Amino acid sequence: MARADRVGTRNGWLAAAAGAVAALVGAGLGELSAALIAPSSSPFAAIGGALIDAAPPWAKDTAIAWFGTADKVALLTGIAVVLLAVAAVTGLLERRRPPIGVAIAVALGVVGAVVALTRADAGPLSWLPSLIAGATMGVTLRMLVRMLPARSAGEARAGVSTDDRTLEMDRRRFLAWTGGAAAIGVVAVLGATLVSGGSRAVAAIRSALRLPTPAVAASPVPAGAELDIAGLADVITPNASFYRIDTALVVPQVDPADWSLRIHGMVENEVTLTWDELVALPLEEGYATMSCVSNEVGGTLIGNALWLGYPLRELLARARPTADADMVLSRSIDGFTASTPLETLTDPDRWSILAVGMNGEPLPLEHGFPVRMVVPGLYGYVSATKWVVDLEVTRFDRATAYWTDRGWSERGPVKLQSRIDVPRPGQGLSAGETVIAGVAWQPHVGVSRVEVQVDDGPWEDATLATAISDDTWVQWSLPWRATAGRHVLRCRATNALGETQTSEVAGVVPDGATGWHEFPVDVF
Ligand SMILES: Nc1nc2c(c(=O)[nH]1)N[C@H]1C(S)=C(S)[C@@H](COP(=O)(O)O)O[C@H]1N2
Ligand SMILES: [Mo]
Repeated sequence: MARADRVGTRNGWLAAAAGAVAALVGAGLGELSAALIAPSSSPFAAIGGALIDAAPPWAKDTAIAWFGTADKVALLTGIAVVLLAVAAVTGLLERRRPPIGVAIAVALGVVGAVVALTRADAGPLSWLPSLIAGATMGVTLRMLVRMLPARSAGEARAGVSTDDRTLEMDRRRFLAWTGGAAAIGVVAVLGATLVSGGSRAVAAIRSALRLPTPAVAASPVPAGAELDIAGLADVITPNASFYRIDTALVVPQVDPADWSLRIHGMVENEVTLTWDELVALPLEEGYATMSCVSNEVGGTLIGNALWLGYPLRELLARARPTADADMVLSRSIDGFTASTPLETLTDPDRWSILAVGMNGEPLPLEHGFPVRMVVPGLYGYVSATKWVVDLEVTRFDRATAYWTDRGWSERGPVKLQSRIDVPRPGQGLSAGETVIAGVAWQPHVGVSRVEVQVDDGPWEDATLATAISDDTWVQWSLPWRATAGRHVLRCRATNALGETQTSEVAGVVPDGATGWHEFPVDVF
């Protein structure tokens, strides 16, 4: 290879690196300024959030199927990888055809700013961090590319700056500046993480918070509710292992002092409720199982908790919905919406609540602090709005909710399901006495029976644990004398109405999966 070409190729790599480092510095300062201004204005969060909202329904399913509840980390990593690739290209372009690289950097910033402004939780300054990011990236890029040892292969060929020592000194200078810039970028990113832990402000408020003792306590958990079998899901899911599903890339930071709920729309009396007013009401405690419509047969997007809250039917009674209203559109501070049948929320026999507590603590931030909805028997996407701030009484033929607009059913009663937890799929077992155990649920209806079938044997009745209530799942178990070989296990539940879980297989779209949970195990 001719010497000039060598310099050219090497400069190509250096220019790409300059682009990547410029993007790092830009992203770092963008995130840092966002952390200082408002977490929701983070360029990454805004773009990621917009991607989530714009994504077709199958993309959400795929993301959940591939990454489970780590889908957000996967998305952010994806954005970072794409950004780095684009940044490397801007470096190459800036070297060959300045100022195209700088122009792309600034354009990226402008796009980020526009996207940030269109987010539901946008503030007046939401555009600023993205512009800072774009401008910083542009300036850094221009500076670093200008420092490239020989500005272009053409120049090297033309004999500019050609002697080896000068080239080597130029190269060192470039590497020193690029390294310095990268260090600034890393420090900015770390700073942003530290400061946005200034979301610690709300976390600290939460830790200091003492919820009132309930006016109506939950009836005690029956002695036989927890079977205590290793590998079986706890009958009460600890907050730390409770599944989390939402569209929020950055967990909304809501100070209870700033929180209020507005009930409006087709009502005779608009109601506004502050945090202090809410916790001064006679709060009630109770267990309810919540599950996600995206839960596959055998899946783990389900949990059972002790909730503390105030009945929504009481609040709606204050607002006096008009006779022709049939739906409540709940809205979170970040723009998510859910449509819940009005009759479900006003039903005297259903414990639909505005919840403030989960398993004896204030709601964890990622589970909706300070206030969310919980409606036993409905999938989360049509009922369990976290960080809820607005209830609009309306009609199903007048308004639609977040997931309904993306192809999911407008109504979402939880389907009867059962799951085998023990043994695990693919787990090796030794022959002999063992146990098959799992959980079954149809919240608000209740489970009356679970049966298990091994291979093509008879369906055998499992022993049900004592359910906490009809609003919760129930554990079950069945002794099994396992013989060597491969065996297929399956289970099915029957609800309190005498209906047996269908074997018909349906996917999660549009209103929840059906079919029996079954899988092979190997016994040695
Ligand atoms: N604000 C908000 N609330 C939301 C969602 C959301 O995306 N944003 N997702 C809903 C869905 S789909 C489910 S299954 C439940 C999950 O609640 P969890 O994360 O506390 O388990 O929250 C519901 N409430
Ligand atoms: Mo969900």
